[in-house]
Amino acid sequence: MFETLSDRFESIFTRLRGRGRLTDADVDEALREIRLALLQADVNLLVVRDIVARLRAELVGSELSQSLTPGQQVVKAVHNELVRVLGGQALRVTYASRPPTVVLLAGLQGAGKTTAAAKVGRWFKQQGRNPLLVGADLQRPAAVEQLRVLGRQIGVPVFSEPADPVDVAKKGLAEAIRVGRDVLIVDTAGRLHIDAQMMQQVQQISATIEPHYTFLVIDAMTGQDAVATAEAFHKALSLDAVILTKVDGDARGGAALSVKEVVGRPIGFVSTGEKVEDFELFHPDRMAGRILGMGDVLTLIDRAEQAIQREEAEQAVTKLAEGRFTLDDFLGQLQAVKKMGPLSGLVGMLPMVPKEVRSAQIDDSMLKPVEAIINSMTPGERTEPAIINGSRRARIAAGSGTTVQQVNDLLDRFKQVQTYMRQMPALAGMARRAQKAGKRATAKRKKRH
Ligand SMILES: Nc1nc2c(ncn2[C@@H]2O[C@H](COP(=O)(O)OP(=O)(O)O)[C@@H](O)[C@H]2O)c(=O)[nH]1
Ligand SMILES: [Mg+2]
Repeated sequence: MFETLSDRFESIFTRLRGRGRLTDADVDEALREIRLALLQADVNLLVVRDIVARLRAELVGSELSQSLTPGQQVVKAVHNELVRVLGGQALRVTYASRPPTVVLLAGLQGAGKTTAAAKVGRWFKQQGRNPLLVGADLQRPAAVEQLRVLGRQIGVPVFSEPADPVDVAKKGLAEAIRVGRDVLIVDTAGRLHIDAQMMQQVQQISATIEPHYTFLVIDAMTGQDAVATAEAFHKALSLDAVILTKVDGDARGGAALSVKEVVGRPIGFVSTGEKVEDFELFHPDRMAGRILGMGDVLTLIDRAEQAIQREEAEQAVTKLAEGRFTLDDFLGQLQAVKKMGPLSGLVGMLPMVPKEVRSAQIDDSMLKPVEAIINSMTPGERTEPAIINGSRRARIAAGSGTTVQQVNDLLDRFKQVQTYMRQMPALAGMARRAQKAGKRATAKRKKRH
């Protein structure tokens, strides 16, 4: 997702990078290009206007910070704007004091509701909860069977019976209480288009089970239509968040960047593929970093935990946030990543991997030059890349069987990331929180053993 926008931003920022200072004309030109890039990504026109106006207010005529280059100043401003339009913070799910916490899913037919019901169920299960799925889509007989199959895959029971959907939802709630399941997830029927009968049915279900969370499932590939759908559903149901599906098939990201501003409700989760594990809580700051090609280190760390030691991962992210991340650490991460299996998807999250590699079909062999380059450096060079002058570069290239250009690219990227990380106090805060949460989890794990 967001490949279109990432590419455009990358070329805009590359042009700014060399400048010593930014004139108002430079800013104007960059803003014009940013505007075009956003429009090309199918972002809502009003949202584009708002983003550009805010960037202009921040960048034109302002005293630029001494510590940032003009290019970095623009990247930082754009990053902040993206985080804002993507919703600011990740959804924080709180649980009902009297279980079950009731979650209602709504959306058009084919948006991915039934799949999302199972994915949400799996997510709650990973949070240590015991969900119950309810199949209240009784329009097609196959819908309940689809949910049952998914339920078996994720090890979550499914309740349904051939009756009126409102009754099924109500009985599902009673069943959850009876058997002590603490999260209830209700899948409902959708139509191809908004229609009064469908809305009425889902409103009745909502009035009957009084959900704590109402999530609308929308298909990212339908762009601004998805946003219009969300507006209509929000009027009828009062949504809490959106689940954006099929982002794997959406290169533009227009719906993602518009929905919060237009509808006033954030994206809670994104679905990134057909498999039940292709699903994650949506983190605006991480996504903004990904769009800007800065990588998504925190998501990577989240996933890496499963493959490498938690402590190791935490140390890396803390060092990264504090600007103490060295090429040695990077090499360690790279080797850990290789242990994690299929690389595509993961590699896009690594800040230092060149764009050509990120967008291509990935296999291990593509990371080899990077690994070889770092391996050919002395320990001193790895901790203090600034000492790597021309002759050292030539030696490293020869030693690793790469070109000086490849060595330069890697060092440039590394430097950019380090600078960027130092300028992101929010990231440092996140890293500290991640570390604290990790310590708690580790302590808990130790207690269990
Ligand atoms: N590629 C991709 N396919 C998805 C995703 N989510 C759902 N699908 C597919 O979209 C189709 C419709 O999904 P379904 O859950 O039945 O939609 P519903 O009608 O809203 O319940 C199915 O073929 C799913 O496998 C996703 O994130 N990525
Ligand atoms: Mg369905």
